[in-house]
Amino acid sequence: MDDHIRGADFAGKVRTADEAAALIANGSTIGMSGFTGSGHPKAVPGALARRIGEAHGRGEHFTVSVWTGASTGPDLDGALAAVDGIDLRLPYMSDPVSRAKINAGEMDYVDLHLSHVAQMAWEGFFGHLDVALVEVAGITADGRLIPSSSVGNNKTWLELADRVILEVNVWQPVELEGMHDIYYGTALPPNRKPIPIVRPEDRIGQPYLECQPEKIVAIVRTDSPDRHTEFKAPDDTSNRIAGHVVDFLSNEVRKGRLPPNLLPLQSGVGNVANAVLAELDDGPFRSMTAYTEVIQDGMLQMLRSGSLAFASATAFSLSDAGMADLRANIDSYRERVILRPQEISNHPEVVRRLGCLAMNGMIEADIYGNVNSTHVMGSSIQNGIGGSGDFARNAYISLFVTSSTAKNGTISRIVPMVSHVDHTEHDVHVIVTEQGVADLRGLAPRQRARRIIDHCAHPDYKEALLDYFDRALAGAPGKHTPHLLDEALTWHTHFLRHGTMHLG
Ligand code: 0RQ
Repeated sequence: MDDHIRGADFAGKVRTADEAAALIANGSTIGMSGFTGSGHPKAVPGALARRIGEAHGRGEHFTVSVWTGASTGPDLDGALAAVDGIDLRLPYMSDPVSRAKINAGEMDYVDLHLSHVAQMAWEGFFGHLDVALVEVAGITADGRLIPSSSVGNNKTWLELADRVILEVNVWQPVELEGMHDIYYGTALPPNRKPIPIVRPEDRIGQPYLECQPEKIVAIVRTDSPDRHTEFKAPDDTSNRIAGHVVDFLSNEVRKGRLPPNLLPLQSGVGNVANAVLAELDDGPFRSMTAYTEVIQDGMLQMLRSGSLAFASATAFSLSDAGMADLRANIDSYRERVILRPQEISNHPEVVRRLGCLAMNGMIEADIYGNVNSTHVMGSSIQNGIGGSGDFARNAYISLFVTSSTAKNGTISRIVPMVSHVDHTEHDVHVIVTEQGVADLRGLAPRQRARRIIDHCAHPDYKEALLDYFDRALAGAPGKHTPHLLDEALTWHTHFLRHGTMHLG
C-alpha cells in the first residue's frame, strides 16, 4: 500500500465517505476524534450530514449524538448542526452554528471538564457508544494506529465503541509517528494507580493507538487540512496584558516562589494567550516547559527559539504558517513535544504535582474573584469550560487574563456579581487585565474586591463598581462577602435592555 496505510490486510476495508456514512444509523452515538480544530474526521461527517439532510427532506427523523475531544471544524460540527443532525453534543464546542442551535434550545449540550469525559463515558453516564469515527495519520503493517494532530478521547472511543470507522488523512505528516504517548494504565476506582508523570517530558505509554481489527468496518482516505487558526499580530491590549503577566512572573521568581525557568505552563488559546507566549519568548526566562492542552503558534515559536525546552499537550492548533513550520522541522519537534490523551494532558493529579502555571481567558469576573468562562449574560453558552477548570483548580498559580471590557467598551468584564460561575473565588489566584494585576492570594473577600476594582477594572467602570461595593458594605446583611441582591445582576439586565452596562 503506502506510507499511511501499510498493511495489505486493510485494503479490503477502504470505502468512500458516503459508503462509510451509510453504516451509521439514525439514533447512533458517535465518538469522534478532534480537539481545537485538529485531528477531527474531515469527510464522513459531511457525508453523514448530506444523508441526514436527505432523510429530513423525505420527512424522516434522523439525528445522532456526537462526542469528541473538544472543538472541531465547520466540516464536522458546522455541517451536522446546519442540518439539525445533532441530538446531543459533548464535551466542548466553539462552532457558531452549533452555538446558535444550543442557545435556541434546539440541541442539547453537555459541557464538561475535559479530563472527566473518558471516566464518565466508562461509567456509562452518556449511554452506549455505537461508533468511533477517528482520524489517524496512518496504520502500521501490524494494525496499530498512528494518531494525527490531536489525541483527545480517541483511546476511549476506540475501546468503547462497537464499530470503528477510520479516516486516514494523508495531509497529516506521517512523521508524527513517535510523538504521541498513549497511556493504557487508567482504570476506575478502586483500581486506580498513580499516573507516573513527574516531569512534562515523561513518557508513560506507547506511541500508537490500539484497535481490535474486527471492529474496523471502514477506512476512508482523506487529504484535508485541519481547521487552521489564524494567528493575528497581538494588539495593544493583548501586549499590555502580556507585559503584566511577565512582570508578575518575574516578581514571583525574585521572591523565590518560582524557579528561574518557572514551572510548567498551561495556556489557553486565542490572541491574548498568543501575546502572552510571545512576551514570554522575549522575556527573561529560559528552558521553560509546558504541560498544557494545546500547542498553538506562540508555543511552537518558543520551542523554535529554545525559550521552551519541552511541551506536553493533547493537540496542536496552528495557523497555516505554524503548520508549515511543524512540517518542515518535525524531526526536531518530535524530540520536544508529546501529545497525550486528554484525560492525561489535563489530569488534576499531574497538574497539581507539576505545579502548573495556568493562564486562561474568561468572559467576566466579579469583584470577589468568581470567574465565568462560559456564559454570556447568564444564559447563552459561548464555548464551554474546556480544560480551564482542570487546570485552574489544580494549578500552582491560577491566572485569568482578559481585556477589562468587551463589545467596544459597552460591557465591563469586572462586574458586581458574575452571571454564571465556572471557577469559584477559591480557584482564582490572579486576575490580569490591560489595566493591571490583582494578586488575590491570601486576601479576604473585602480585600479582594478593593484589589480587583483598583487593579483590573476599566476606568469607565471603576467608580460605579466602588459605589456598588461601598453601598453593599453599608447595606448588606452580612459583611463577609457584601452583596445587594436586588442590584447585583442589574449591570447585566441593563445591558440586555439598553445595549450597555453604563448605568447612567
Ligand atoms: O464575542 O466574537 O461575538 O465579539 O465573547 O471573547 O474577548 O474574543 O475572548 O477569544 O479569549 O475568549 C472565555 C470565551 C474568551 C475563552 C473565552 C464575547 C466577545 C466575543 C469571545 P464576539 P474574546 P477569547 C484551554 C482553556 C473557556 C475554555 C478555556 C473560552 C467572545 O477563553 O472559551 O479556557 N474559555 N479553555 O465579545 C458578553 C462578556 C463578554 C462577552 C467576551 N463579559 N459579556 N460577551 N464576550 N466577554 C483551551 C481549551 O480548552 C481548548
